[in-house]
Amino acid sequence: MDDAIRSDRSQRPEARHDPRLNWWREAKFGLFIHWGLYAIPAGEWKGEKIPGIGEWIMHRARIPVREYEQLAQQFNPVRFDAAEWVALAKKAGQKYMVITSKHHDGFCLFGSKVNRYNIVDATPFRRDVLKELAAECQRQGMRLGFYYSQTQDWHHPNGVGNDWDYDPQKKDFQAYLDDTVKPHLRELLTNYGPVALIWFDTPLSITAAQSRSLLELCRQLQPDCLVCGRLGNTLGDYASAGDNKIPQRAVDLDWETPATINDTWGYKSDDHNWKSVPDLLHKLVDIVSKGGNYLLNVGPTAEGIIPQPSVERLLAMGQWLKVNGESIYGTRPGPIQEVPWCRSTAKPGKVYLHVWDWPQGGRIVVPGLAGQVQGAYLLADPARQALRVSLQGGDVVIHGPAAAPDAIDTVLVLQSQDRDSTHSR
Ligand code: FHN
Repeated sequence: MDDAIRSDRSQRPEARHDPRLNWWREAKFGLFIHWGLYAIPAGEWKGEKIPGIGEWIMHRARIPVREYEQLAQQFNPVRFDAAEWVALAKKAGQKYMVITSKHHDGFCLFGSKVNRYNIVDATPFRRDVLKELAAECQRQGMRLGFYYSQTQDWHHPNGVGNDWDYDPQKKDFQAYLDDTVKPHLRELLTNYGPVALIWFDTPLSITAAQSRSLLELCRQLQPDCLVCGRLGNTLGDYASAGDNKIPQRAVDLDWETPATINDTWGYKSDDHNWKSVPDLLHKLVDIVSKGGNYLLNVGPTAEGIIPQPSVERLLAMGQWLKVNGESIYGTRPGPIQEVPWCRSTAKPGKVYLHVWDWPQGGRIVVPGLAGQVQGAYLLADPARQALRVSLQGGDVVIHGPAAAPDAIDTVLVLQSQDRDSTHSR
């Protein structure tokens, strides 16, 4: 197992060939949304900048429940527009969206009968944003999943994590699972149409029996709904890599890297450390070349706006995918691995060589594919003009244009008649 994927957050072995995951295996790229009350303080509490990720402000500043929950009265994201968010994900080339239905602060972004600490009952906004997103995802053909913090809940006396309001010795975690988590899951998997997946997080001390009971409940309510590896105890439908972690080499599992565009997940007004478009695209390609999915996060503001730097980056990624998507969606890891200047993905009969550092003169020496490449062209070339292919010992040489056609990642399609030679798993 690669260090990037902890074994307890890995995939349940029976899920590896489960066809319920087929859409997810094809999808490769998703949008993560961390949104909640923490977008109001946006990293600052009582005039003090609180270090760390924005959605952890309650914990980092040890804000008492009675104070933090007052934020709900100010939560009025009048500029929230479900249609816009879904359209953005579509333009970015993302095939699924995952939004925080309840993060560790315990606030629910959906109307709930379980407790009143939710967007419908506790805020002036009173709109169920998950309902609006679910309807819009249906309309625009986007899969929607819900993040749900099953172990940490700093608002609930029996949830894990808040030791400044509640005595950890007196907590009854099983009661919390029974009276809060399971009824919430019941609501999420009953009131919002088909749910693509439940993205559990930070399993911590949850036992195998408790994780299993959540898995079974999800299965019973929506058999097709996937469950992420952070359910804990190696029971997820797919493995979850650590935050922003990319394995060193291809991993023979269904796995996903959740990642930030800047440093925080939930909105933080002073986090301007935006990753560049080339960096984000290389991360996407790197992950896909190793068999994973990339779940890239945005943190909307308290008004309901996705920060413009995130929007610009997502749109630029979508532009690249519009031309090069064939080399990403539905692919598997290609045969050329662990070569620093390129990555490879594959489909039957085709290897997609992603060239990051274009050699001077355009002479691309592909290690070790002699005898397996019948032709080559640039994926971005609509005419599919054949490039000259020659041999150099056991390597194949592709004679491309002198200068890189795409400064970020030029994709060469290497055609092979042997459909199986391109399969690396
Ligand atoms: O503690 C959370 C964190 O706030 C964020 O939600 C990330 C996303 O993967 N998950 C946890 C830390 O791993």
